[in-house]
Amino acid sequence: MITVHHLEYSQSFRVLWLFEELGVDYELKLYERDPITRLAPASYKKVSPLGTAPVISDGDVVLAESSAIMEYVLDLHPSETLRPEYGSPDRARFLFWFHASQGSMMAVLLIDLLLGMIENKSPFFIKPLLKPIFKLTRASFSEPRMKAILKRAESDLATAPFFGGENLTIADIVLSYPMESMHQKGLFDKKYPNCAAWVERMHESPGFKRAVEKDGKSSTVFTS
Ligand SMILES: N[C@@H](CCC(=O)N[C@@H](CS)C(=O)NCC(=O)O)C(=O)O
Repeated sequence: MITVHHLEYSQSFRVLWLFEELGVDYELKLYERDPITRLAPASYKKVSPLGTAPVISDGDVVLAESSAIMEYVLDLHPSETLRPEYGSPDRARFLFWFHASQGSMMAVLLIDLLLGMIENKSPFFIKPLLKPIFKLTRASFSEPRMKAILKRAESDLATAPFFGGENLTIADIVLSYPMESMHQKGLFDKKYPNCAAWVERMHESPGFKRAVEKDGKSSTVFTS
């Protein structure tokens, strides 16, 4: 049986959701973040080859990286509809969003997070120097990229209810983390009502609700 090593308030919530959506047996091990550093605890780093969440173990196989885990798990359940099959009309759209999540959205969010961390941690006399530089970096790099991807998300969600088209897929599950983060940052405002509605729809999905129950936390994303 596969063991899901779930770190609280982290991207591994998505793997929990995947298993709840599939309705197959799995073992769940919960880990709390270090109270001071808010990083994964030593016990998690022992299991995870990169020291990051999520990670699963399946006999001798220990696998990290959210998207790799999702593909691996679905390979074991080929009859599932959570990934449109080759040649289906939704396939290209699904592939775009499944990879845009980790390849573009998470990358831009991470840059933003990093700039915020540097700003917060720098000595008070450096902050006035950094502020305008980081503002310019955000305005010229991260903000236009976020806006471009949200614009595309908004128009795609106007044509079908899910990122992968007509059905819930692992593209929706993997996107839940960056979409929820952007929503919490207030980036959807009034310009992206389809994106905001998608987040609400995901919260209402029975698999998501079951995963929230197992997780037992107030948020599915890292907020502190
Ligand atoms: N691309 C990786 C990112 C993994 C990642 O950065 N996870 C964060 C949690 S959201 C983590 O492990 N943070 C704790 C730490 O670095 O100690 C994936 O999708 O699996």
